Amino acid sequence: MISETLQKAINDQITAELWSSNLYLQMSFYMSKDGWDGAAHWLAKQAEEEREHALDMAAYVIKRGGEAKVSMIDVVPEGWGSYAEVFDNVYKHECHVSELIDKLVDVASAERDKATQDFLWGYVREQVEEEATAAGIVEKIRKAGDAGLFYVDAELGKR
Ligand code: OFO
Repeated sequence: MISETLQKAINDQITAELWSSNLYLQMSFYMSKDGWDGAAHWLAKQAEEEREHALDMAAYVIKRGGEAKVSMIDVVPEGWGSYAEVFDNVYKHECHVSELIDKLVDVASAERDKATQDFLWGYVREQVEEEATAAGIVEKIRKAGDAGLFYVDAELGKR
């Protein structure tokens, strides 16, 4: 059985994952309006992935005899600036989520819940990948310059 403290901490993360999902969806709409279909597609996929994380965490809480809960999801920002700025913000956001997951591991560790620590380590590793992917896109955009953006966008559309 999962402790109340840990249950609350994971439920907070479920809300954070859903916020992330909305954030990426908003970015997707923003890019779509500008005709950047590849980026819009990539961001919509990312939004789906964040929602899956929320569902996966909820399933875990329930499996451990707890209660999964969605709290109020704050409104996400709008208006992201340039193509590069959108993906700079994706990278920054993923770094922020990595910090949240690290803190969650600390809670599981303080609660001496080994199974939950093990479950969360999967997310710690996944965040390494997500940060690296976002950093890679930021770098490609930088190297591409304005003329190469169509190439980057085509690549992102293949996700
Ligand atoms: Fe939920 O994985 Fe990144 O943010």
